[in-house]
Amino acid sequence: MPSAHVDRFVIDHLPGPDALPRFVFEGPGLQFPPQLNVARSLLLRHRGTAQGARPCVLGTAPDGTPIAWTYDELAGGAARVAHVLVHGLGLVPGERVLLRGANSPMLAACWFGIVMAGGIVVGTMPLLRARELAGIVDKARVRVALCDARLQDELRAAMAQAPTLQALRCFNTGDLEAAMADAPDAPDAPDAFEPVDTAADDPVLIAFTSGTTGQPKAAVHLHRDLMAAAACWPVHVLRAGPDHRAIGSPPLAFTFGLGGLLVFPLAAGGSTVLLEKATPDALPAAIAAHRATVCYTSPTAYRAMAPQLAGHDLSSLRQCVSAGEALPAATRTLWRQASGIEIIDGIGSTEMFHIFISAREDQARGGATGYAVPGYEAAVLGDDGQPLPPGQVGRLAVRGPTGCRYLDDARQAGYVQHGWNLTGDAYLVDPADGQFVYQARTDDMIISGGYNIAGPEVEAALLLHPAVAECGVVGKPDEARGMVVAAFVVLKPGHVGDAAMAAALQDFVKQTIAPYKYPRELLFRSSLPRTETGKLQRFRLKQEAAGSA
Ligand code: 3UK
Repeated sequence: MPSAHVDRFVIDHLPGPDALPRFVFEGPGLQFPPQLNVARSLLLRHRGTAQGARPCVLGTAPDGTPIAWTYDELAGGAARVAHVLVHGLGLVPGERVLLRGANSPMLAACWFGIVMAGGIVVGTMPLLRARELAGIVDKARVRVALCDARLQDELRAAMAQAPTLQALRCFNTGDLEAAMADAPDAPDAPDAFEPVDTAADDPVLIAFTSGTTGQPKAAVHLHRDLMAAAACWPVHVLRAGPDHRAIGSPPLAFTFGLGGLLVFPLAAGGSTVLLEKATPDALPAAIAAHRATVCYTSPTAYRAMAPQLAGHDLSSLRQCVSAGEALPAATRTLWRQASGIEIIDGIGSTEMFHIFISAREDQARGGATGYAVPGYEAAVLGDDGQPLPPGQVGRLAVRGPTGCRYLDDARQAGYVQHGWNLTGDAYLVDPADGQFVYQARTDDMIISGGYNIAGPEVEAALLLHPAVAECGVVGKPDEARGMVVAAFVVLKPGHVGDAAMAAALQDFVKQTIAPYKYPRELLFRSSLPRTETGKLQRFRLKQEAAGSA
């Protein structure tokens, strides 16, 4: 299949065939033509049709005016961005374009503009600082950036440290809109850019892992990967259709957000609400205002939102998706009681692009993630790489139409072994119903006095106590036991973190799960360290526990 990439930097730095996982294309929607451009598949093929006139992206402009673009309007905006990139900045197919901004319709237009121009999108989280941005620019060898005007300072600072980055256009009251308005009429009409005829297996994006430890890894995904992901989980688990209107918190730079809030709603012919601010106190009002039907956010955000639903009309909301971290059974119950909706949990990863184990509402069960999504296979492997019988804890392995391809990184051999993608998670298969049950990140398993203890199970128990708002459980080095279980607890307002409360919580855990798992150490905090994607930063808690001798 002829690649359209003129700049071959990414293609030339992909892992060799032996280092790749085994890709499996079995099932409906998983056969692809040789040439494929996701901007055409998701957007441009609708131009001038009834679908082209349907609502596509909604949001609010920086000055507060509501935005509601149709498919054709988003395609027009993207075409103008593509014009600026190609005719203004000299972008060639295969070049990387760094994209920086909070979620907004304009961010989506930029995303599609880069893709139409044959570029490779390098999404970055809004909170990243100059140092981290410079690392990304360097790794992905980025020359061109599109940035929200309000976030440009850190990127300009990064330019000083990363000399490959030379061209910057700012949007949302910046110079990009002006350049778009001037987009030259020739050789194409300004809003009719012909997307570059990329190969289905040309790279389309580089997603940097949130990197809780060490250098972030750069996961590459192809045009085909996005369409393949759209043919699996959204079709079989979510069952998305044209009435689907997505909303939620994950940034488009995080593949959880890119899939859930952009690629999947458009692949279903539905619409999406892209909010700059989607915190738990802002989301319920936004769901009501935009009549969203499906919400994507993290377990912690569902827990924080549950008591804030009163007074909001959530009658449009039909589905809620949780990912990023394990969903504790207590949070599932709390949300069902508050909203009437059974959460769809799903484990995905940056490397796999999106969710590969999940359960529909009618299969959902507290404490379990679900079944392999149709299109994917999953197994729990022992240390010898062989599948373990149900009930035994081992390493989660998956394969399907998407998989891990790090850009120039020896850690490829850690994620991909024997053709499987190893996510770094410890799982077991429930012998009773065959569901995959999350235990912990493999390197977070706590081994105490010869017992294996999974922190998230202790967290799930603590969260059942009415005084607990949030908690994190890690191992603390201990001379006698190797490690002991240490819990960091945030209490709900009105509760006091004293010795009596600590004893009460320890007792509560002993009553709820096997007593040897109770936290011998219990520390009260006013908040817990989290990443921008909502994940608990366990390594920080571990450091803190280790220091609190
Ligand atoms: C953990 C979960 C238990 C797990 C992601 C959906 O989180 C995403 O990608 P990341 O690369 O992290 C991957 C790791 O996060 N995890 C994610 N979801 C769950 N653990 N239950 C879950 N439901 O350790 C996994 O290996 O940041 C999630 C879609 C796209 C994504 N990128």
